[in-house]
Amino acid sequence: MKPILDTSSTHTADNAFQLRCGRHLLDLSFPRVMGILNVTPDSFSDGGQHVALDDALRHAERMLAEGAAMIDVGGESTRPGALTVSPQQELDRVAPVVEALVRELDALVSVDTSCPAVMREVSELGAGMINDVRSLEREGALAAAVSSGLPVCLMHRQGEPQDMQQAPNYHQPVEEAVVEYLARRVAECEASGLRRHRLLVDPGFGFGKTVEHNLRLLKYMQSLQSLELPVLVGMSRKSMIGNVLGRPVEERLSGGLALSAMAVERGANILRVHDVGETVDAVNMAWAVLQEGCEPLFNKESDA
Ligand code: 8Y4
Repeated sequence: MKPILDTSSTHTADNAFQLRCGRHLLDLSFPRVMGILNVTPDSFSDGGQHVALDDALRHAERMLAEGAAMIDVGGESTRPGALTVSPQQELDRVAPVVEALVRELDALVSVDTSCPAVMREVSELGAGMINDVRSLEREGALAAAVSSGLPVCLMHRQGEPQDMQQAPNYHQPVEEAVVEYLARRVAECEASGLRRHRLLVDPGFGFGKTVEHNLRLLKYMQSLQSLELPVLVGMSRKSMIGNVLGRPVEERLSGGLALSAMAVERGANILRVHDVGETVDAVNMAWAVLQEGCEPLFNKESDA
């Protein structure tokens, strides 16, 4: 009988892989968790600017204590139908948070942005990674990313956040479209001077995809291993869970943990999630099975 998954090659080749993220070195020899920190105004109930900053800091501190390797800060809501914000608005939201996370917590900060001005500014403030759901396709973004010196996560997406969920359609198996797009984008980035060792790839769950597309994409996620780059995935609380289980957004944790374990088995290196502590346990458990042991994870210190 054919094995369901052939894990023999994928989980041994890139052991001891390290990613330079500004002053941090991120150890990707085992699966890592990225904690989501939203700084869009709707994420905090009320109060002035410094109250929101304090809340953000405490939330980040908790995620780091729960085992997050990094914090993803986003000032532009990329949810379907969200309003667009100006670069200045985005900078005003994100910059104070990045600055505080770096200064107060010495955190490895990833910034979820498509905006060249934001990329330039946050790299000066000590951010360690750029997470662009538009894969540096905005005018000037590729050049800004190159000069930042930071690693960049390139993500597959069909359409723009405003209309991407209207009638997602693919002319080939979705995982083939995703790998094809990412391979092309990696080549374009390399041609513009963004070196390969600074790139990560992400299949972009929920970005211009039906539930069936998302489920198939996870099932065949090992096809992304052909790109030979670290893989980041974001499925936390997304509608692929809501649609399958019939759960509202606040009841999607168990579904998300199941997906995280499956993603680890299929080679995911970084999991972008809201529920850090629970996900760290789930992925460490999945990883122990793949490794047939737990030595490297027990007492694992966070990165210097
Ligand atoms: C509930 C909560 C329902 C959040 C939906 C959502 C990804 C990402 C987003 C991803 C990478 C989101 C910024 C969408 N998703 N970045 N960002 N990969 N790299 N929706 O999958 O979380 S925002």
